[in-house]
Parts: sequence; structure tokens; C-alpha cells
Amino acid sequence: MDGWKKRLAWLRVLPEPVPADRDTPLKTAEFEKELFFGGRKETVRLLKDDALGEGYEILPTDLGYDVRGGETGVLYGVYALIRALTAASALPRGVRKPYYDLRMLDSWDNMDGTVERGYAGRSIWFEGNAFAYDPARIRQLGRMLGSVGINALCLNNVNVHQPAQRLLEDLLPKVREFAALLRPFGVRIMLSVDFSQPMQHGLDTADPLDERVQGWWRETAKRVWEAIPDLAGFLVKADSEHRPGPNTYGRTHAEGANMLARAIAPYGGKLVWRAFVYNCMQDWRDTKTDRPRAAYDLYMPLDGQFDGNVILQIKHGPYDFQIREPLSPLLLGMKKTSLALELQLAQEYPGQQIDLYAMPPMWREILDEMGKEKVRAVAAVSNLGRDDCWTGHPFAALNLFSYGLFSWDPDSEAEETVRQWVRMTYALEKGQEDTLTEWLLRSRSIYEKYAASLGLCWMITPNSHYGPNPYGYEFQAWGTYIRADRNAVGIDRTEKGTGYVSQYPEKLREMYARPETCPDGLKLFFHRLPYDYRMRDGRTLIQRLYDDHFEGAEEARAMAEALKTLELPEADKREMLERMDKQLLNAREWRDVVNTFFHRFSGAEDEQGRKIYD
Ligand code: GCW
Repeated sequence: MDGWKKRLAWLRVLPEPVPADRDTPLKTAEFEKELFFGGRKETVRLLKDDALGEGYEILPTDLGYDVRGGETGVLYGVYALIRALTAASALPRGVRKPYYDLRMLDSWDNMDGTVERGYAGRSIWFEGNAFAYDPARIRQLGRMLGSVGINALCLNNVNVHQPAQRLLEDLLPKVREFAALLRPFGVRIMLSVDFSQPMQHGLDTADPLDERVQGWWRETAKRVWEAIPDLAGFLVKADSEHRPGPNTYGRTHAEGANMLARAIAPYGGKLVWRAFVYNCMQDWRDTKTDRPRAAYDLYMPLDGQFDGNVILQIKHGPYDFQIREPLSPLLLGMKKTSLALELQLAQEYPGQQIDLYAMPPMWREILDEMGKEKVRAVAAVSNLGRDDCWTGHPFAALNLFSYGLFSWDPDSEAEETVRQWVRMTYALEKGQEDTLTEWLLRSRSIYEKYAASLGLCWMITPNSHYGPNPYGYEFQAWGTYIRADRNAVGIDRTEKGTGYVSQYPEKLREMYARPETCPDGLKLFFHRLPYDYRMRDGRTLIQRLYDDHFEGAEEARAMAEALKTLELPEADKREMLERMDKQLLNAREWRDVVNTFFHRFSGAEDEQGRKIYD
């Protein structure tokens, strides 16, 4: 039950729990300071300066350091100082403020205790359709989030299943108690709400233009914010994957979002509206409809129509957190709407916290391509659960840690962030530290080689989304096709095809539109190409597919060999080894299934004569 108490992830240098009487960020900061510096020679002074808000400044003094900051800023400053000293990285200089005001972690926790796409055990706070948690664990969770600057936690799944609607009703006092546990760490609560909720209360409609509906939400917001005045906002998944929404009433998403936004505006609440909307009832015979187009087609005409406290939350790619996708064109196109970038720490598609998949290199690419200023906020789907080690695979904690750092400072470097996590989490000698850092940084490209070569995604086991099944989604209604036949594979998304490419600004459009200039990693995302298509490096397309799959599986093996040598705490080592064994089986399966699939279609032999099954 209490196993988690020994699993401190990157907080290993703060071994004692924060006592319950530390009920403000400043008091927490005092505690962390005493704990860390108690045995050291430096003297640290905390200076509260409300003008700095979440910001802080660390000033070296003759005796140690002064940390100046707002109420929460002081806490962030203390954590930043502890990180810098533990990881031997440079001290943050000057006044540091978070680039994004809202740095959200979205939990897909259901009240029955399950976690949608959760790979680290059951919910940490829900069980049996009620709140059920150890307050000490929630405080430790708050500490983890606060230590990397995450400042909002959405408690419940965006698919709002009963009785989660009751969080706004009779369970509200429980939400209030929960919120109090996280407040000393600068973390505010958010709730996912069901657009049709007024209909559970005697109304025969949820039409956003109906005055009774508007009145119901106003009343509800008043009650909710009276109970929790610092609630960060509501999160809504509407008209998406069978969720209710304004479309039912012939209303636009701006009308739907604004109605809720107006109800919560008096309290400073944010209405976070997800842009993950597409036709999930597509006929696979229909080659005109192209799922990646959907969000842009729907939302671009609404740009400028959303209220100021609406934030449109957009997944980084136009599909759905695949291993390799181009940036969502909506992130580049919408100019008059506040946007949030949505990432997924839960490894739904990338290996489910069994296979190793460090995300910072991917986020660096996404942020560089997007430009950090395009969005006003960031959100990530949580990878946490009730497992002792919090994230299933102990190394998956890297993704949570790094997400915090990137959301505070979107200019963060991937390698530096990974190294900082390694040093915070483990006390390894230099050679081992380099080994772990290096393989973490390579882990995404290894996974990509065996699971999504050339941008071919969705060749996965339906529903579970773990393991290969090239035609698993080919005849389904989700708009997720690869359209492989004996001559060619991929979807033509150029002007001659679905026209998706025209949603990009000119420079990107031109680059993606021609197979010769389209990056290899996205070749089959944008183009339908024959197996004998010549890649820039002279290989044929089919040979490149074979090579990637052989290499991916081979590199996974080399990674496992290298990581086996690490001297880690016993539990971490055991869990890592167990998962590595599974990853090797998975990589082998991907290699052989995908290669066999294309070999049977194309009839092409591997130039290197490696074993492919007939
Ligand atoms: O990736 C898909 C997942 C669903 C999820 C949905 C979403 C919460 O398979 O489980 O539902 O995305 O983001 O809404």
C-alpha cells in the first residue's frame, strides 16, 4: 500500500514528506529549503515579493543564496535552485517567469478507478465511484507537479462518465478538500464537464442558446466557484467521439464554448475547449473524407468568434498523438483565438510505458516548428497512476518531469532536460549517466523505426493500441487508413489527393507537397508511393521499410544490453528489466509482422536477404 513512499522519482533529494501543516506555497518553500540545505553549508533566504507572482530570482550571496519571488514564485525558485545544485547545471539567472500562465496536466481518470489510456495502474484518487485516496500521496503528487512548475490538474476524464457529473454537484465538497491538498504546491484544480449536463436536471435540452440552459450553467458556476474560488476552469470534449455538444442543436462550437465561458467568466475561470473533433463514423470506402483535415475545416471559420476566456486546446498533430505526424495546421492558422498545445505523456501509441520512449526530442521539434508564441497555454495527458513508481516504467517519469520544464520554458533543450532528470533521479557515475542519457535520447527514433516508419501510422492493434496490426484499422470507421495494395501504400494528401496539404502556410505546403522535398519521416503521411519509389538516399521505398524495421528491432536489443548494465535502485532495475524484455518481444513482433505484410503485398525481396516470412 505504502510502497510509493519509497519511490521518490526525481525528488530523491527531498526524502521527507512535506507535512500537512505546510498549507501555503511559501510554507512549503520553507520546508523544502530546510530539508535540502539542512545538511549543507549554504545559507538560503526566502524573500517574498508579491509583484513577481509565479516568477522568482535566485541571487548568490556571500553565504549562499537569496530566493526572491511571489508566493508561488518562491517555491518555484527553491525547486529551481535544488535542481541546479543536484544536477550541477547552471543557476537560473535574472528574474525567471513561466512563459505560459496555464500549464495543465489532464488526467483521464474515471470515477470507477480506471484510467482511460492509463499505463501506471488505477486512479490515484478515484475508486468505486467515489474519491478514495491517501492524502499524503496527493500531497506528494502536488509536490512532484509543483517541483517542475505544472500549475493545473484536471481531475477527471474528458469523456465524462457518470457519476463524474456529480463532481459539480453533491461531490463538490470532496473536490474542495482535494483542491486544498494541492494548493500548497501552486497547483489548481480543473474539471472536465459534460455539455449535456443540464439535461440531468429536468431540462429537455442542452442548447447553448436556450436561456434556461445558460441559467443552469450560471448557477452551477456560482456554486462551484463559491466552493473552490481558485478553480482554474472547465475542460470540454464536445461533439467528439460520441460526446454531446452544440452541433446537436445546430449551434457552432463558438456558441457552445462561449455560453460556458460566460458562465464562468465572473470568477476568472478558463473554458478549455478541445479541438479533437472529426467524423468517427466514416465509411472506409469513402476516400474523399480525410480525418486530418477535420479540425482545420471546422475551426478556421470560427477564428475570432471565441470569447476571451476560451482556450482552444489542439493536439500537436492532426490525427491523434501518433509517433510521427506533421504539426496541426490549426496551430499555425488560427490567429484570433487563444490556443493551447495538447501533448500526451501517457504512451497510448508509443509503447504504453512498456517500451522506452522519451519525449523531449519530439517536443523540441514541435515547438520549433510551431513557434512557442502561437499558443497561450499547454496541456498534457497524464501518465500517472497508482503504481508505486507513479508512471509504470520508472523511466517514464522523465516525460512528466520534462513536460513541466518545457511548459515553464519552451526553449528548454532536450538533452539538457534529460540529463537533469537522470541526475535528479539517480546517483550514477559519469559513464552510466551518459549511457542512460544517450539511450533515452535515442529511444523515440528506435520506436519510430519499428512502429511508424516513413510516417505510416495506425498499423496497430485495434482498441488496445499496443503491438502491430497493419490492417487493424483499415476497414473501421475512425478515418485511420494506410490503403496498402500490391503496388503502393499511403494516402495522397496533396492538391491532387485530399487537399489536406493546402491547410499549411506556403513554405510548409510546398515542402510537403512534393515527395522529393517532403521529409522522409512524413513521406507516406503526405503521399501515396509505389514500393519501388526511389528515396533520396537511393534505396527503394520497400527496402527502406524493411531496413527500418530490422534496424529498429536491432537497436532496441542494443539498448536493452546497454541499460542492463546500469546500477539502479533495486525496484527500478527490476521494473526496467521486465519492461525491456517485453519491449524486445514487441519490437520483434513489429519487425516481422510489418515486413511480412509488405513482403506479401509487394513480392519484393530484402536486398540483404534477411528473414522475412512468406
Ligand atoms: O486517442 C484517443 C483515445 C481516446 C481519447 C481520445 C481523446 C479520452 O484513444 O481514449 O479519449 O483520444 O483525446 O479524446
